Amino acid sequence: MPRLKLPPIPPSEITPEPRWAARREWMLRAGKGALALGVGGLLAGRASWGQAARGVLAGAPNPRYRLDDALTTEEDVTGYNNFYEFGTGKSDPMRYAGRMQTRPWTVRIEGEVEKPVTLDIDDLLKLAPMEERIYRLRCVEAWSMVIPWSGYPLSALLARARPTSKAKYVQFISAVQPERMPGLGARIIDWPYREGLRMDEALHPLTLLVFGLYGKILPNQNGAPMRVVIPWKYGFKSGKSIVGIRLLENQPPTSWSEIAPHEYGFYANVNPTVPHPRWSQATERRIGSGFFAPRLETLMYNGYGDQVAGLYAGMDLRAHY
Ligand SMILES: Nc1nc2c(c(=O)[nH]1)N[C@H]1C(S)=C(S)[C@@H](COP(=O)(O)O)O[C@H]1N2
Ligand SMILES: [Mo]
Repeated sequence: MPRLKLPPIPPSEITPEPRWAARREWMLRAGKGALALGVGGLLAGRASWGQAARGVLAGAPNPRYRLDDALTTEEDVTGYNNFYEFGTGKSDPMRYAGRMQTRPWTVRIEGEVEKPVTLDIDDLLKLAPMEERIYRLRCVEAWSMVIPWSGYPLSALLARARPTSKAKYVQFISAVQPERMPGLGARIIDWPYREGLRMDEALHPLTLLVFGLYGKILPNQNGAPMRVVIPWKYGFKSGKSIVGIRLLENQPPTSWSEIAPHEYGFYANVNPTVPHPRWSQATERRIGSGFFAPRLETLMYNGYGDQVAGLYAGMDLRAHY
């Protein structure tokens, strides 16, 4: 199951020693994870919790993005995933994503930009200062996690590509590696997995381009080597393993709204008052909280309303689900 293959990562991006203070704080917040502090620490650089060892990814904890919620354990964050390219089961990504080739890796930025560019992952890692942010991730399936991500705002990358005045939307294209992704055969999705945002959403400071989690480089099952995370939207908006970013004048098609347009809209803002046609979105199960733990009330915009509600002023959120 674990593939003990460290992606080649430039020495400049690897901190030789984990930042113990920051890690310790996470572990303490993680509740039961705190018990693993000693073991996890001693085993740093080797496989722990049944996961492949991963290089440390430097990033300064951003005090603006902290939560009182306990962190979801690293084991759950990397072992319970949706990544349909590897299958529809929650443990399929952990089992099979190790096959994905994440180096060399380039990301093409094109469309309504002054100068289309292809950037190498090693350059993308250095494009802006790496931050650590703790975000809630709320899946449309009504479960959630609390994850310490490493990345920087997507706006830093978009600025680099100099969008034209016609750029009103951003589309994200995920990787397709036919020999390495056993889920592609299922054809549930018209591959590649595609997602999108309105330009103001893409430029919002909360929208993060992510390269790591728990202070280490992203595991493949979480979208290595680069993904987006949009914390006020259902998890499916946060495309993994991105190879292309297109700036567009018109709203792009997106994978889930193509499959079931009445169930999954383009906006997909977390909204406890608008149920999915087949289930309520009012509450959620926090992964790892235990079988008898009460469900949590889902927060409007996943708790980020103060920061993002203005983006949707005057919009009918029932029509634009
Ligand atoms: N390429 C791709 N990206 C994807 C998905 C996918 O199947 N393929 N699943 C989405 C869904 S439904 C969720 S909830 C999140 C899960 O992210 P995580 O596994 O890192 O928690 O990834 C999203 N990004
Ligand atoms: Mo999801």
